[in-house]
Amino acid sequence: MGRWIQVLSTALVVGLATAGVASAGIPNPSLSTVPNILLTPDGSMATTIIVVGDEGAIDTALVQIVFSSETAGIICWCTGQTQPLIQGLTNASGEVTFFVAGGGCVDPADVGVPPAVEVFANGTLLAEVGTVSVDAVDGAGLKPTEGWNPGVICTAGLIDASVHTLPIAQGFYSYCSDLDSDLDCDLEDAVAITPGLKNGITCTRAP
Ligand SMILES: [Ca+2]
Ligand SMILES: [Ca+2]
Repeated sequence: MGRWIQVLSTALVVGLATAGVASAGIPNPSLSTVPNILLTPDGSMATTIIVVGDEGAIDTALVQIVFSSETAGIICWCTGQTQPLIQGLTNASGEVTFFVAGGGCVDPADVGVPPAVEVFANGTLLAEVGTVSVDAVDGAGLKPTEGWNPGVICTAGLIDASVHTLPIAQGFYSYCSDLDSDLDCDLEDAVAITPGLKNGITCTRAP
C-alpha cells in the first residue's frame, strides 16, 4: 500500500470512528417516538417517549416536556404535579415513561400561540405535540381551548364518557379520544379510557 493511500485510509477510519462517537448521543426526531402527552387525574396512564439516534437507542438522554404558558394555563393540573417542565432520563432502550397527573384535551391546532407542547431530548426538539386525557372536557362539555371551567377538581365523568363514546363506538377519528396517538379511535383507546371513566377518577386541582 502506498504511503498516501495508507494515510488517507487511516484518516478515513479515524474520521468514521469520530463521526460515530459524535452522533451516538444525538437524537434523530424521525427515528424517535413521541405520542401526545397523556393526562389522568390519578396519574395512572403512561406516556412513553423513545429516543433513537442514527446509532440506535440513546441511553440516559435527558427528555424534557415543555408546556407553553398558554397550554399550561388551561390544563387542569393535579396538586403536586410538576409543571410546566417535566423531565426524565431514558433507559438503555431509549425509553422514558411519564405519569402526568391532570386533565384536559389540548389539540395543538386549537391553541392561540402554537406550539402547545414541545418535547426535547438532549436539547434537540423531537416533536411538537398536544395533550389527550380521559378527562377531556368540563361538566359543560367544553375543552380547555374552548374556555372550559373544570372547577376545583379534575374529573373523568359522565360528560367525558359521552365525548369519548361516539368516536370509539363508530370508529371515526377524534383527536381527544385517540389516547394512544396512533391516529385512529378503536378498541385500544376504549380499553385505555374505560377504567378511568368507570372509576370516575378525580384529583384536587392545583391552585
Ligand atoms: Ca372532565
Ligand atoms: Ca388510537
